[in-house]
Amino acid sequence: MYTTELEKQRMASAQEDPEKLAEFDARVAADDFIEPKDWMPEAYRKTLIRQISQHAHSEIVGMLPEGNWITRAPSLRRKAVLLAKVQDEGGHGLYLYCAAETLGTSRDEMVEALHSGRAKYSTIFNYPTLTWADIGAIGWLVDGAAIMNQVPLQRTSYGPYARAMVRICKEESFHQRQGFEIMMTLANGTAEQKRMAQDALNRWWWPSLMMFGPPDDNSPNSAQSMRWRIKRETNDEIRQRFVDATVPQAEALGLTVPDADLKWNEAKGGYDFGAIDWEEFYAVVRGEGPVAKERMKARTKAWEDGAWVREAALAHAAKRAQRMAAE
Ligand code: BYC
Repeated sequence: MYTTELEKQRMASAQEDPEKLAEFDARVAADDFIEPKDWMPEAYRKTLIRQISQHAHSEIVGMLPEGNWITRAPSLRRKAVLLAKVQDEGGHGLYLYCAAETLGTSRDEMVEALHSGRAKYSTIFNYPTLTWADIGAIGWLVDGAAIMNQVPLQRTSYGPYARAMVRICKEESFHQRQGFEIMMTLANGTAEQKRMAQDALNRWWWPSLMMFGPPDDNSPNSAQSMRWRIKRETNDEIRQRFVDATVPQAEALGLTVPDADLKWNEAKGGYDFGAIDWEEFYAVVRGEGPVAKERMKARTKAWEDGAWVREAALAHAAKRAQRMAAE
């Protein structure tokens, strides 16, 4: 799989104008941002559309597990904060769809790819949110993992994606802190509340480690994406950084990371951790996650229910354009 993907990209590059390709490679090597009107190899454009649109879909589908708890938040303050967070995620999805559109795809094409199951979105959003503690665990672990992945993307080689990431990262760090604060309140609460926090950590820990993607030796896109500086660090490097940052946070909460093999490794200056269940990861990627069908049903319904709003907005824009032209 790895070789085939690389081979395909090499063949696509071989068909590009060698002079333009050399100039492009030199700009990437010099850490220049590539902008929408600049020449770029077709395979670079396609890789970016794939990654940015998947990222946008993840934000939009990612609104569902937390949206599920807005009406059941335990206080007005928690409800207001959660509403704002879910709204931020909608905003992130929109910036990212706009960034992908600058590469020549359309919102309709991307949405169709999501609804038909052709486009991927993060595996993490195919798991259910069973208790309020899951909202804490998502903020702490899922947004925490997202930040680890997205901080290097602020220096990704495509300008519109890098700039979207700057704002998104600022908002994600607020999200991570609100999740940690929920966990801290529960972990310092009654025995039952602490049990809920531990149960949420038990269920979200391993899926969070899977968010970073397959291990480097089985990641078909990594090598080329690193060369193009779309990805600035590999899946395993970022996963390791997440574990190293998060384990002491779990200790501070008085919670136990559900991994019997977790152990500080002095020589590497990081934690060794247990084997990730990659069979589960690939099953979820194939669309077999616990609530995958429910997620797509909710997205398709929202898209269909919103058709009249899109039509009205387009009709209004057309009318305005006509009026302006007449004036
Ligand atoms: N889930 O060659 P690889 C958020 C796919 S949302 C599903 O390593 P790549 C938030 C991968 O696409 C933040 N699929 O790929 C929102 C590829 O398949 P294709 C989401 C995955 O692209 C609401 C295949 O496996 N963040 O923050 O080099 C509430 C082989 O992988 C996953 C982003 O999207 C996965 N976890 O690296 C709370 C970050 N992992 O496409 C929070 C942007 C891998 O070849 N994306 N696959 O058919 C990236 O950084 C990279 O795309 C990845 C994967 C590191 C995820």
